[in-house]
Amino acid sequence: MLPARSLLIANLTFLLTSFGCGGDIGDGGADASTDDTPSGQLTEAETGNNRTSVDMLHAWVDADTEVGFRGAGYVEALPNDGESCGEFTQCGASVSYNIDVEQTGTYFVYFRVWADDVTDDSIAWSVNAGPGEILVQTQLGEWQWIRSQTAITAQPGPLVFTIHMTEDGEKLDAFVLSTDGDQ
Ligand SMILES: [Ca+2]
Ligand SMILES: [Ca+2]
Repeated sequence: MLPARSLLIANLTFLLTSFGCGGDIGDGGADASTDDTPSGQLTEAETGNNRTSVDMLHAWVDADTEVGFRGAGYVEALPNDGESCGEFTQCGASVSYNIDVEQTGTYFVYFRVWADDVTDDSIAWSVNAGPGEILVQTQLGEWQWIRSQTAITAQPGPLVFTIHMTEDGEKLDAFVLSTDGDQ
C-alpha cells in the first residue's frame, strides 16, 4: 500500500507545482518530497514564543527528533507521563501565536500532528481565548493532517491562536488556516 500512496502524493505534489497552486507555503523541511500541506496561511508550531505551563509541570517544548517535520522542528507536550487534560484551560500547557490574518474569510484549521499511541493523540485549539475545540487523531506513528470540526470567521488583522495540551506526548508540527474545508 505504501508505494502506491507515495506515488499518488508525488503526483499530487507535481500537479500543485505545475499549476502554481503551492502558494506561499513552501517546502519547509525534510518532508518536501511528500508534501501534502493544505493550501492556506501556514504557521510553524515551533515559532510559538508565548508558552504557558498551566499545571506548572507540562509545557510545549521544541523538538526535532521525529523525522519528516517541516520547518525547523515541532513542539511536543512534555513530559509524556500519562496526563490527560480534557479541561484544557485548567491543566496541561498552552502555546499561543499572534496570527496576522491576511484575508477576510471563514477558516478551518488544519493541524500537522504526530502521536505514538492513544494516550498521546489529541489536541485542542482556541482563538482569542474562546471556548476551544478538542481534536483526536485517526492515525498513529506518522505525521497526519487533521482538520478542525468548527470554522472561524476572521477579518484581516491580528488574532491570538492558542494550542492546548489535552494529552501529553502529542507533537504539533504546523497548522494552516484555510478557507477550504475539504482538503
Ligand atoms: Ca501521553
Ligand atoms: Ca514545524
